[in-house]
Amino acid sequence: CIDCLVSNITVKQDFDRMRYQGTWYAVAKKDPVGLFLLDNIVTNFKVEEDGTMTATAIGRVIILNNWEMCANMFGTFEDTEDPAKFKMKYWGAAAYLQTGYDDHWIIDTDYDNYAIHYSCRELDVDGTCLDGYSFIFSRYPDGLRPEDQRNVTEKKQDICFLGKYRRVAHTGFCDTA
Ligand code: FEN
Repeated sequence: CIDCLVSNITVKQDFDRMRYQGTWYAVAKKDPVGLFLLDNIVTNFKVEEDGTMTATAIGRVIILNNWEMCANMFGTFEDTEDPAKFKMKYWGAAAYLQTGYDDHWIIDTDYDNYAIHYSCRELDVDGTCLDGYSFIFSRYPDGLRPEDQRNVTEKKQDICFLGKYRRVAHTGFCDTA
């Protein structure tokens, strides 16, 4: 996508939600404007008996008075015409956590090692993304395999977020929730 138009961004062909199930560790993220998860972000995707995709996510947040917490978040996914594009309703286990309704696109994945997620929250007048977020997920908490890094970098560029990512630390802070 050389023009950065959100409508020109391509997603994973024939996305298979069954193979996407299980644990994914966030290894990098591009933040949206406003409240979000800080680090130690681990997510678990599941396909329910009726075929609906759901997910949980945990991550460190700092609430008022600089209090460190692990936020437990839940998401349910609504299908669209594209099998790799979903609408995600999300909410937190605690009332102080923000709820929302975001796009949730799977840009690319090999199901066994890496996944690139994209969500544009706000389109600019020119059709580019004004506010969005993205996660690079790995099946391993230590990061991506070297052989996947080139492809992931390419995809970051395709979604026009190259250079906007931060590494997501995994310190064990949210491991016993
Ligand atoms: C995703 C995939 C798996 C399921 C879900 C995902 C998205 C999670 C989101 C989390 C948002 C967190 C917020 C935190 C918050 C894509 C990983 C669900 C979108 C909004 C604070 C911080 C400080 C405070 C109050 C609240 O509300 N944090 O005082």
